[in-house]
Amino acid sequence: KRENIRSLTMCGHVGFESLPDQLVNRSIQQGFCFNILCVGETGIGKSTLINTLFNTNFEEHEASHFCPNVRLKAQTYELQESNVRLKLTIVNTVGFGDQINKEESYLPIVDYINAQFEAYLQEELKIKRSLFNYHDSRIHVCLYFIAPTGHSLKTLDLLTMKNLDSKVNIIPVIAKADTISKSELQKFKIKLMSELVCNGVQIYQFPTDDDTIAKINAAMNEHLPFAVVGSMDEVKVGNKMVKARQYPWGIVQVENENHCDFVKLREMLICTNMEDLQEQTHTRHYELYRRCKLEEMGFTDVGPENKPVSVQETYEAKRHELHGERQRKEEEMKQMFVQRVKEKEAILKEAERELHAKFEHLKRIHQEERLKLEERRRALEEERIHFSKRKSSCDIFLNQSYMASGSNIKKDKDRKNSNFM
Ligand SMILES: Nc1nc2c(ncn2[C@@H]2O[C@H](COP(=O)(O)OP(=O)(O)O)[C@@H](O)[C@H]2O)c(=O)[nH]1
Ligand SMILES: [Mg+2]
Repeated sequence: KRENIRSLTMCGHVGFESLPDQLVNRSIQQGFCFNILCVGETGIGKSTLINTLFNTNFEEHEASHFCPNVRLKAQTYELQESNVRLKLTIVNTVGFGDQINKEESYLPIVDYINAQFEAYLQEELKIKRSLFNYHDSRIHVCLYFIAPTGHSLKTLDLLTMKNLDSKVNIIPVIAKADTISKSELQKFKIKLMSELVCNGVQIYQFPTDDDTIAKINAAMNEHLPFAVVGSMDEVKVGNKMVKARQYPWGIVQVENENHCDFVKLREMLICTNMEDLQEQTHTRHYELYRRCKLEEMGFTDVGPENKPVSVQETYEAKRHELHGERQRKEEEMKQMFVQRVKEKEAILKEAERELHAKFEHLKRIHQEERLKLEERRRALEEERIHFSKRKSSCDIFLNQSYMASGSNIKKDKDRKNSNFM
């Protein structure tokens, strides 16, 4: 399968050229793979922040507020800094927060993350696996964009983060932090952190076990959630062009640490902890997915009485179980078939009986009709005979009377003739 990867050039320094320091074990030639998921409402500043982070225009169309549901859109880019190549995948939530009912908005995100784990697991389970040049699409970090309301987290934020925290490293950020005052921002950060703790949402903590970065990471953990500002506009400040947002009352400089935490985020995400994010993804989140998935499939490390179970044994047991189940199903099917045949037979018999009864009925009617006709025929015949008899006696009578009247006429004629002579 050919991948759709766009090569882009960055406009300035980003910091991933330090990656070989972080990822000493991997080949530089191979390039590094990093996958970021941006979760946040439409228009909260996701695309702008990603563009600013990587100093690139990832040419993206502005999303509308009228999507019927949440959809995830992924695009992979190839970036290069010095001689280090980075295969970067940006996954964006399209339509997040735009529906009236947001109860299930987190589901497509969970599904997407799981699908990437599943793809990796399938590769891992292949006989001829090639994890070395496999394009790992597992999400290494989720930037969760919180609206700069100064109030609290929304139900949607809590619900989503709660459902994602065992699957992905979440770094919450306060978006458009230039729209909240300095004192309000401090209170807001404290409020957000306490709400996350109260609701048991586990966000990603920069690791403090490696001495070289423990101090900076510990300090950065104190700044969470980072308050960020994004902008690709360049404004002249002093004699330097800097990324900034210009307002009638002043200028917000994206990379000025007095103005926002953008630099902290970029340092932590791209320069200091990219490797840890990848490692946590593999050892914690993927491991959990893999374990649940294999258990679901019936695999187990120990059987009853804590005895170790080999894959072979699990396979045999599963095969046996499936065989039994198949036999049971076959028997069930057979029974059902016999039952159906019986039912059909009964229906056919009933139909035959009805047909027979109908035939008998018709036969009887026909018989009766025939008898009636016979009767009528006989009556007519009698009538005819009677009539014939009467006719012949009538004829005889007529003949006799005709003959009698004939001899009288002759006598009269003879008498008249004798008178003339
Ligand atoms: N005030 C302020 N506006 C921002 C910031 N980042 C982005 N915007 C503006 O917010 C609007 C939406 O930004 P966009 O990045 O497209 O949001 P997306 O829908 O989350 O990707 C645009 O007009 C941006 O210029 C920020 O940090 N502060
Ligand atoms: Mg966008």
